[in-house]
Amino acid sequence: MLSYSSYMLTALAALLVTCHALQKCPGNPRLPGVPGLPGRDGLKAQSRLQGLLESLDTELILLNLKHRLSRLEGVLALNGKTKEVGEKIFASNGKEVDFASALESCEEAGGTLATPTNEEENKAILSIVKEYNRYAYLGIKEGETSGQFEYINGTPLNYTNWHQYEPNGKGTEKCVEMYTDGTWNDKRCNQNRLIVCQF
Ligand code: MMA
Ligand code: CA
Repeated sequence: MLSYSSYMLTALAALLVTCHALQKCPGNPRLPGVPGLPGRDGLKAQSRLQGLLESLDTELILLNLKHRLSRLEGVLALNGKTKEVGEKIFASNGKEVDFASALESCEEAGGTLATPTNEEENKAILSIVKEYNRYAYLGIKEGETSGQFEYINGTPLNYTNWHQYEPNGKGTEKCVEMYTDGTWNDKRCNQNRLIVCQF
């Protein structure tokens, strides 16, 4: 019985691999009965087998996705298109637009504006700023209180890298740009600045 199910498992695994490779899997594959085990035992064996096949199916899908993702990451990392720091990935399309449009572009792509929360992340964003030699808007805005800057999700800053004498806008410069030395300046939001997103 055991050798029969393992044979069946192997055969069906091969079938699943094939149907995944061809992307032609049936929505709900029906298993053949288990001969020699009629009635309740047969049904039990069949549902256990079904369970095994479903977890195998999930594993195969995950394996395939991981493979595709690592290939995509390879493509993007080539020529320094992306900068990875911990869980974050920073990227730019080289375009320069105002703050609202930059944020919109990042969100449309499934991310948000690059927001440095430590020196390492600041350096990664700086490397993109240097690559294009253009100042970039950061995902930081002035809050209700003038001179009080916060992340665009409204939480307080836990890391800053202000340029000497910045921020100095006193409510008139509600956005923040990164200079080509990595320091920050509060700036009006209507300038054209490099789009750098984080994902
Ligand atoms: C500009 C503007 C400000 C910045 C100062 C620094 C004159 O204003 O970019 O945001 O603080 O330069 O000199
Ligand atoms: Ca300023």
